[in-house]
Amino acid sequence: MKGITIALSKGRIFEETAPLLAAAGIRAAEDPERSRKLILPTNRSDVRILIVRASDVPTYVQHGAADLGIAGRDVLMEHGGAGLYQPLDLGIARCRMMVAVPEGFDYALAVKQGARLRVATKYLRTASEHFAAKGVHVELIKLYGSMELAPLVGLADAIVDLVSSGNTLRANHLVAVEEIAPVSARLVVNQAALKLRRPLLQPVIEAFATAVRTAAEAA
Ligand code: PRT
Ligand code: MG
Repeated sequence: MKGITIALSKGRIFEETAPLLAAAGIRAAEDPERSRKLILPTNRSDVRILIVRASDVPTYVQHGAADLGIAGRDVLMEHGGAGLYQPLDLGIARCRMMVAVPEGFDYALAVKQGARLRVATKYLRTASEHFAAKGVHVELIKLYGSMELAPLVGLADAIVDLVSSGNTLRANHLVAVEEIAPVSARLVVNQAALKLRRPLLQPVIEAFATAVRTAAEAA
C-alpha cells in the first residue's frame, strides 16, 4: 500500500482520537463500534485505518504493517518501544498506573518488613521494573483483565492496574497506595517508514501536533 495505514483500537482510544483525525482531515468511512470490518477506509483514498487490540498497536507499527498508531503509554511501556518513533503525547485517554491493595492492608509495613508480595497484573514488565527499582520482592501473577478481583479472593496481595476515576477500586474496597506512572495515549510511527516516506507521513504528524496544541489551549 502506497498510502498511509493507521492502527487504532476501538473504544476510548478511537473515540478520543476521532477529533484529532478530523483535525488532520481524516474521517473513518464507518463506525468501528458498529462495523465488523478490521480495515476501515476513510474519506481520503490514500489513508486507511486498521482496528486492532489496544495492546497489539505497537506490534503492527513496529513491523510496518501500519505506518502510524495510537497507543497508551501503559501499552508502550510493556512493548518496550523497539522500532517505534514516539513524536507526540496526544494527552488523551489519561489515567494513572497504580499499585492498589485491599482497604486495611498495610502496604508500607509489608514493604518495610521485606515481605514477598504477590502482585496480580497484566503489566508484568512495568510491575517488575517498578518493584525491582524499589528493592521490593514480588511474585508476579499474570492476568489478562479484571485485576481488581485478585486481592478479593486471595489470589494476590496487591495489583498493578490503571486507575482513572477510581470508581472500580472503590466498588471493590481497594485503595491506591503508589503511583507508578501517569498514562496518556501517544502517537507512534514506524521508524523506517518515517525515513523512507517522510513527505507523506510528516504532514499527518504535524496536523496531529497542531490539533493537540489547539485542544490544550482550549482546555
Ligand atoms: O479492552 P481490551 O482488553 O481489548 O484492551 P484494553 O483494556 O487495553 O483497551 P481499552 O480500549 O480498554 O483501553 C485502551 C487504553 O486506554 C489503555 O491502554 C490506557 O492507555 C487507556 N485508559 C485510560 C484506560 C483507562 N483510562 C482505564 N480506566 N484503560 C483501562 N482502564 C480500566 C482500568 O484497567 C480499570 O479496570 O478502567 C478501570 C478503572 O477505571 P476507573 O474509572 O474505575 O478508575
Ligand atoms: Mg479494556
